[in-house]
Amino acid sequence: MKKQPSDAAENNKMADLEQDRESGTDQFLTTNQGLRINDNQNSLKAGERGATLLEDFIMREKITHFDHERIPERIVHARGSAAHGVFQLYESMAKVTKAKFLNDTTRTTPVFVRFSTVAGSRGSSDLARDARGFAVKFYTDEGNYDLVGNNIPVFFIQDAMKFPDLVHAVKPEPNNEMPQAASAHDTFWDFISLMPESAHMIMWVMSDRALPRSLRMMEGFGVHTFRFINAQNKSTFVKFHWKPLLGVHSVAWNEAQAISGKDSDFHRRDLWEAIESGAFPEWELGVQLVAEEDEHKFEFDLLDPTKLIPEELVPVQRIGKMTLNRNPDNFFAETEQVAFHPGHVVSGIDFTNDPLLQGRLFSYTDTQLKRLGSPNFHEIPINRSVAPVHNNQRDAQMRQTINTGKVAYEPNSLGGGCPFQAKMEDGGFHSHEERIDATKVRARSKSFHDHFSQATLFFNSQSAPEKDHMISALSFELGKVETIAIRERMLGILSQIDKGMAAKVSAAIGVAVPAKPEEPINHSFGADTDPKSVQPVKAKSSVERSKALSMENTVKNTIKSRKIAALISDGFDAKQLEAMKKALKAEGAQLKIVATRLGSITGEGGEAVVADFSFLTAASVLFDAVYVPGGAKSVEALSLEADACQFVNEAYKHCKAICSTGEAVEFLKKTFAANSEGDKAIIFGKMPVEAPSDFIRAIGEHRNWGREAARKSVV
Ligand code: HDE
Repeated sequence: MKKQPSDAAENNKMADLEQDRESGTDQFLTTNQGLRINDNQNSLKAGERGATLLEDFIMREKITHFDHERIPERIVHARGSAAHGVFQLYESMAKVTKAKFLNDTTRTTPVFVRFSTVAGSRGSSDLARDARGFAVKFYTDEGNYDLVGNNIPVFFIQDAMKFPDLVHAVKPEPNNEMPQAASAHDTFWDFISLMPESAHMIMWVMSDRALPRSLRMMEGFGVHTFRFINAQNKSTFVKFHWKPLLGVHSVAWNEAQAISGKDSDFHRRDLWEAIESGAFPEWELGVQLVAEEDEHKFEFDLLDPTKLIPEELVPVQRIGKMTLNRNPDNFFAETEQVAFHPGHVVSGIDFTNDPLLQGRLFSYTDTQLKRLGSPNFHEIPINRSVAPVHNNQRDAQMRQTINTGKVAYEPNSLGGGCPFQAKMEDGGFHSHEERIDATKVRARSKSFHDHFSQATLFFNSQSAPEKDHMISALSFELGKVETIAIRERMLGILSQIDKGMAAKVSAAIGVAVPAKPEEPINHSFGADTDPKSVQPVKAKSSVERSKALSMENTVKNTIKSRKIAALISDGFDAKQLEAMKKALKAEGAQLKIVATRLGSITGEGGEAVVADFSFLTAASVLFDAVYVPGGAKSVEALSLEADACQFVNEAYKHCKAICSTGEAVEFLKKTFAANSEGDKAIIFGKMPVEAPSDFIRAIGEHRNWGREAARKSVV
């Protein structure tokens, strides 16, 4: 284990999880039965040139194991990256929950977190336009608690019954298996255009939230409303949030597409490298609490997973911090085999009747059985609870535990009654006693029929560049749809969210907004239901704009862990480069050298610097900002290098901070960065005093998105 948390109790817990580790160093090669292998190069043959013998149990064991190396990938969320960490509570939540890890601020709870895209296969690009999974396993002393959320606070559908349809629609089309990890195709938009309940989620996935700059710069959400239960068994509704301390930041769509080509592991690498370098990603856990008696005071239904609670109505209380501080040792054993389940709860946390959540409570065990192949998946090291497990479940494939004795039933007297049921005060889980007096129906509550008001709220809450990005995203996606009737139906949906947005998309895709946009609509009802009775309604949102929904208002005062490219060639000004490197390092950022070739590059005064990348192995889309130091010879060489000019032009296009010092101003003048008037993120600096601080401020802003509107008149 590399970086172990200091707390002693926690070390013990972690040690429990580590018990099956095997390093393979300083050891003899053996078979799986422990027999030392003498020749791992040749199979057993009847003579040097003879046939291979069936007797070769060593080769057969090796090849059989290899043949079975792949397990089915997750049907959704197949592409994932994960890390270990710890959760530390700020203040006791005992008033609302009896969950011990949320009561005791002296405890540190180990966690394992897996981030994922949803639609693509395991080998697909990290930068697909998609929602991201944000699944956290808390190894608490009372059992595992999984908070299996997304980076978007709402979902496409309201009822679990529709999930297979949604996933079939978004996955590559079944006749030709295209496109991979992309929603820009007919079947997805066909389904969406007939499911107006997806309108709110569509606004989120068409926004830049679906293109995170880093997994470390995403929010996380539990999506459903859950319940906290306190020691008096009183229930309080709760929505969970993860707030990244680095802020919420995204890349541009054109940039995402380029990153997919340059480094399809971009997010995975970013997470891995940040943790290896000690820049541990951090999130605060937030909760929105709603008293049981306030359940019906909102204009939306708390059980409807296509709705969020605006932070203006119920503020997010930050109750603790999660820090990811250790990379997995083995991708398969940990990231691939981890099994999350919204039903893995501890006493103090309970479910609501959200019909999407209810379906999930079934699906996750079922999927683990298929994927991991046995009901003993809880015995895989990454899935093991640190709380002791005692029950009468026995046997099944791949059982690890060797249960002793002859008692495997309850009640028993032969085993002294053990293991016995736990009283509530001893942490025994007691389902929330909710009064239900109902008719058994297949139906959607009328309180779920407002599909557009929060979609409008989200759109209205965005800054002008964010709105432009959404319009471009919709124009791209619907532009890829071949069936004109689907494009039209979608314009009908969009016009019910915002007429101006629909008009712009309509102009871009060359299809008119339908005259009766409300028809045909809602397909989320049974065959015997009168369609008129279930048409969408538009509630009046009590909040018109919500600050928390726009990334414009996020954290913008840190450049910690950001990557900046310095473009150089022989003859660069080493003093300027060094000063910039120092200034950026002091802020926690890294300056990487991108040069005309790899190897050692010589400065004006004979100083040697080793290039991290050449223009062949790097691209500006892999960096947050670009710096070009002076040095006449270096600047001249860069000016003649088309790749260097493209590097800066792309950074310009993607609204990044660009800085030159000394003679490098001449180089920048040959690029789009020459259009620097009024652009605070383009810095022609004098070194060493002014340039770094202006540059650092500009990088902290993440992007100067306003440049796009200005650029349209120039480029
Ligand atoms: Fe999932 N989901 N889901 N989901 N989900 C899975 O379980 C499912 C939903 C989410 O990193 C599967 O182990 C149904 C909402 C994450 O391992 C599967 C429904 C949210 C992950 C499954 C939903 C999620 C999954 C596939 C509708 C956000 C990845 C592999 C009723 C709150 C966890 C697996 C990881 C994975 C089913 C809807 C989040 C098939 C039936 C809403 C983050 O069981």
